[in-house]
Amino acid sequence: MIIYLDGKFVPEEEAKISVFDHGLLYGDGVFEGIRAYHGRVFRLDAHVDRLYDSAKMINLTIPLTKEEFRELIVQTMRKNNLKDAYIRPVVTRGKGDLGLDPRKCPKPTVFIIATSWGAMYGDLYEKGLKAITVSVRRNAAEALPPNAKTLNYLNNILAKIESIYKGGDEAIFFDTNGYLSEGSGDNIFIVKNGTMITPPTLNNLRGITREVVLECAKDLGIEHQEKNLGYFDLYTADEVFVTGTAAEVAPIVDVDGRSIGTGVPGPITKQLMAAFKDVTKKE
Ligand code: PXG
Repeated sequence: MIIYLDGKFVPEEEAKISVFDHGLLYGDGVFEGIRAYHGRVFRLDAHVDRLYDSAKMINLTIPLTKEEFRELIVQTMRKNNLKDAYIRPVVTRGKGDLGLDPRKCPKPTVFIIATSWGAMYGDLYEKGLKAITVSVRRNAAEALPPNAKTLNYLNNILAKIESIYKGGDEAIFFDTNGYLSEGSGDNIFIVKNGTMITPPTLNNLRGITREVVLECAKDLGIEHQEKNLGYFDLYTADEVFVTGTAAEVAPIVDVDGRSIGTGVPGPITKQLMAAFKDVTKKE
């Protein structure tokens, strides 16, 4: 595997960063998760834009233009001869000292990993996932905005640990106000009486797959809304699904032991799974 690291393409064994890197010491950095389908990087502009917005949020200047960054991502794909892949660009504050002060980190660390990748949930796309609503709350927008995709993913990992411990395939977050937020690594949608509803993005990541699904719903003439949702809405939904670069569109058929709808992936979910797949083929 060939990795891009700070201006060079190197074999994985040589792709090493300092133990003084603040990305490692403090989770001080940003990242993206991108897919490529059929030899084309999916929604590259949107991912690079979000990477730069996340960096802006933490006052980190990426030492490359967006155009250069996009080109490096494509080159990393080429160096590894990849057609269907998962790509992970990471920018950290860089090497500093043991203090927090980012002024001690003169040069950000930039690396890009690209690796082959298939379906994340295997046969669960047919059967549907079991989800657990977790007791840990999504980071408050006024503490660490969930809109920024930072290396500080412990909030998400705590949710994942809780859902694994409780026997779920995915964790569902609520925020500190009791509003539905998102999954540990995906956005959430419900369907009720034919209308698809997803929470507004103050308390979750502005998912690129979420955006694609909203476009698909529009094209298919599926009624859709963005509004705050609570536990009741989730448990009594006709359909629930999550969306993400890794998860794609994945049906949820059980939440905390409540069977969703008829307990199998619903018709609107299936329609959107197919529509999403189509978009990844065409773009
Ligand atoms: N919410 C969160 C918290 C995420 O991390 C999404 C939503 C979906 O966004 P996109 O733009 O991908 O549609 C993500 C996606 C994983 C994993 O292993 C997922 C993500 C990052 C790292 C790992 O599931 N991000």
